[in-house]
Amino acid sequence: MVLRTKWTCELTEALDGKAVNVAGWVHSKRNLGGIRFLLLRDKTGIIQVTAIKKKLEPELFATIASLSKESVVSVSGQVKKNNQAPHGVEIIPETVTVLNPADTPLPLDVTGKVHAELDTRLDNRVVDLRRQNVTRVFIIKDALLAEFRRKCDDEGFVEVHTPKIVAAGAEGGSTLFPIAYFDREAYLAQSPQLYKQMLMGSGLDRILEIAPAWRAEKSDTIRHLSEFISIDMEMAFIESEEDVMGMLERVLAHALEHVRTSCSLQLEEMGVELPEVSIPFPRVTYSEAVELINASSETEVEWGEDLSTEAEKVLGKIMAEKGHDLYFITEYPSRIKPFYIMVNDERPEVCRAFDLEFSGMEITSGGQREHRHDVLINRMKEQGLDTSDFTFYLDAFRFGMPPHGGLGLGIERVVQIILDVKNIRETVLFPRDRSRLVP
Ligand code: AMO
Repeated sequence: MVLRTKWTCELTEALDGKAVNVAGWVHSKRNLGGIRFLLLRDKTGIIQVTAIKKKLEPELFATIASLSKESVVSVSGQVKKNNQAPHGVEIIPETVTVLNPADTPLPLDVTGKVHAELDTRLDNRVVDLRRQNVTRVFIIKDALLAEFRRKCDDEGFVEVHTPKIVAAGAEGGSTLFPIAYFDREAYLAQSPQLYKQMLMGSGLDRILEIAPAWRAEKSDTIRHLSEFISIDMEMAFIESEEDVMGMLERVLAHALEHVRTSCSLQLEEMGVELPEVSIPFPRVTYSEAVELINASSETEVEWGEDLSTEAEKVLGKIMAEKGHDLYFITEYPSRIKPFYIMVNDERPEVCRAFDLEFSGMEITSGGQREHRHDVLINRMKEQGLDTSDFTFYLDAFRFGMPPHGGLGLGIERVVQIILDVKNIRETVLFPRDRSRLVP
């Protein structure tokens, strides 16, 4: 038997009297004695199956009556107009095939009527994902990523895959995950930083990578994951970091606009409104940011220190009041940015790094890189790094490395912000954090 001939969303009055097969999960059941209503849910929606005792074989009625919620079934029957049924049609069943009965009790209520804590939801993620507002997060994430990738393709970026088992990290030792690699110690990649820069010496010119990155984050926050998807871009022959920022704002604004229009139904059902994004995004220098934050007297930043989460939030509020959700912070102090960022030759206290902030949260770091071998080595030494750990990287700078720059963007943070989701874990199917290794 064909399990499904129609999706539930395809069942309309036009099919009145027609035979159909639908398949999905038993969303809910209602018992009116001689009549049983069963709501069957598939990917596209819900349809009412109406079983009238007097008109059905006793065995079929008994099967329907005994179904537990979330059992998987295929129902064949006739479509019937019914103004009282949701969407104006119902199915009068002829056969019901129980493909797999669900155990009881369920770990959480799929209809969403009963609140479930995030931990319960994540522990039972597959069942949790049956809730439409939960799956919508991933449909929107998919649309955002797909359009970002497509736009990068238009801009001449080549998608690459760099190694995820690596010998050295570029983002500080404290968040590296060591792994046993045969008889040596290796690490899970924190970012493709070293490899994407090395590829700028290859002639590929513009590369894009969308891949997992791992950070052994010690603290448990609502914006950090141990495993996240990093969008990495790198461009050769740039004049300055401004070229990278211009590219990012074009691609991101385009992808966000695509989500706003193509996912309007899902967004509406989630009660989320995406504002139109216009470019260019404002540029605020780090020094201006410090001044604005300190003038607010809500928190204080000393010039030269990194912006705390609190300081970022305060700046986010100030910028929102001026009508800006997305804005760059530029000209960071050289000493708080990694070795690979180019120091401003005229003003060595600041460097060519930028962050892109979205509603008071950093979503991207990037900048122009140091491509001069000797200067790069000095910068690594200044930061206390042992250059012999990075020979494979440094060698690429000895045989013709063009000026270049790039960025890393955490896609989960973008989804968290646009969907106004409290905890970043909700934007990952099976999140990883300090305490979570299964499911
Ligand atoms: P950075 O370490 O700032 O820069 O990371 C870039 C972006 O990645 C996201 N991100 C995270 N998202 C979730 N959980 C985490 N633990 C986490 N850590 C980072 C953020 C952040 O803005 N190599 C540089 C980028 C570059 O210069 O090209 C880098 O990795 O959105």
